[in-house]
Amino acid sequence: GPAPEAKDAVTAWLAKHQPGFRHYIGGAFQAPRDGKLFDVHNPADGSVIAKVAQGSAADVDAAVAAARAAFPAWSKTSGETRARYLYAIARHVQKRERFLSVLESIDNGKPIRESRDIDVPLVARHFYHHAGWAALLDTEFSGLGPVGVCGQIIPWNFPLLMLAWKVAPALAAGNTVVLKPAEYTPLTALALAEICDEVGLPKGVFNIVTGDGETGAAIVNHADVDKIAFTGSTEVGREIRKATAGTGKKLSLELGGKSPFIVFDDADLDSAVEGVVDAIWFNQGQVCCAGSRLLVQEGVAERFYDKLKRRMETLRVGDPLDKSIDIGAIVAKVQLERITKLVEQGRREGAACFQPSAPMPGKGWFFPPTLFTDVAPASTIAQVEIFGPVLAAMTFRTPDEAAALANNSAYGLSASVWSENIDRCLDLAARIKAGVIWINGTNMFDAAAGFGGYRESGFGREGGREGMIEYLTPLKKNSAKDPAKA
Ligand code: TXE
Repeated sequence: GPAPEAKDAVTAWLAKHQPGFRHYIGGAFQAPRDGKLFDVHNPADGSVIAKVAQGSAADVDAAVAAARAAFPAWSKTSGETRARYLYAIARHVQKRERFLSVLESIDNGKPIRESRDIDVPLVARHFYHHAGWAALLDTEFSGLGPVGVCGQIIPWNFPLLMLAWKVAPALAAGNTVVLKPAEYTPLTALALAEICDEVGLPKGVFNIVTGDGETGAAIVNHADVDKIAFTGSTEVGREIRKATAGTGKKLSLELGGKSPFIVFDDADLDSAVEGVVDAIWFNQGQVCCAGSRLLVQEGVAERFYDKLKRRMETLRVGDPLDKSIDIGAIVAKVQLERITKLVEQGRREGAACFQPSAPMPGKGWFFPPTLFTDVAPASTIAQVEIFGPVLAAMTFRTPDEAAALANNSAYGLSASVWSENIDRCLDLAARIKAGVIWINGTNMFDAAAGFGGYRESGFGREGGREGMIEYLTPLKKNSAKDPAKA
């Protein structure tokens, strides 16, 4: 098997924390105040791998109080000092990269190749990058200061990476944090809490309360939280926006997507096929910016679909810890059921469905790579975020049609444009309403580039200078004259 020592280390770590993982509050692991726990599963076989604290309102109160108490001192430490902590976290993540990758793959179901080569290295990169911002804070953001206590609610598709996207800028700017990982995947966040402990991060600067949507709502509604950062479904994002309206809480939302992947007839079709594989089968398609709508220019559509189907026959679905597989497990049974239902609906709506012939693993939550062609632009599978390994393909004739189809979505997170003619790519890119546009590429992330959406994909950016701004607010110069603080 792959990385046997890391696997053993993960097994031992999980055992050490039973009968139940605790919250991380005020620099200490604390049992849930009402004693409630929930089960965390391994999606590859459905087994329970851990019991984890279910956060109550009382737990959230304690975490917010700890974050509040830590704020004055932390916000006054020099940027250089905060940079040193972020560097230390980054180094410890690198030191433990095998452990963290295996843990992430067992918890989430993603292929070990991805957690090892993408998720965990990007986590380290994100902390390194934001150490740089911490050190530069006074010169680059003069007149701005930290917001206060930040409530951060993250999803299960990139558990540790989404944590890094939120925690690194928050701490760099001098805020303190109460973070809630997703209920399906809380384990790598708890491992990161141990890292924060090891590097001596001051108590209360970073707190974790584990739990479900109710726990998340308790953070959102807490009167002493100054900012909410959320990544997840558009539905919950809408509730959070309503709940924070009129409270003065700062808010950023990174929500769903239905991003177009556009192939012109002069594209390098073989590269574009590899692009599609990455766009929709990376992380089982559970990616907010997945290229889930394929738009192909009519003249090459049949050729492109043929190439794509041949490539799909080579994709291996299986054990996430097997280094040779391409597609792992779906994070949770409900998500698998949701994907299954939407695919059935696509068939009913009359689109042609292709799935490769390879058998699926006998146990666990798996779904085959799926391609729908002849998809009607207004149909469910062309409009709804499936959040699984399912691609909906349509054709276009002219760049105008491509732009219209690309923008025919409630979302506006990302887009990918493929042509050997750069002018064609740039002309179309300018006409697409999306926060991130890749040309002859897809799913490329960098800590220095702001990531985020338009429309129902939310607002606010994560990464780079724009991402730092989300965690800063104008400094109070004279409180008596500042009506906002009076
Ligand atoms: O998301 P939720 P779910 C989309 C994707 C997926 C669908 C459902 O389409 O199929 O959402 O996934 C917390 N107040 N995305 O149900 O519920 C929850 O505990 C505060 C896209 O898992 O939005 C978790 O920590 N918090 C997406 C987080 O919100 C609440 C990633 C996300 O869960 C809450 C995930 C509430 N009322 C799903 N209710 C992306 N953009 O990447 C739940 N939560």
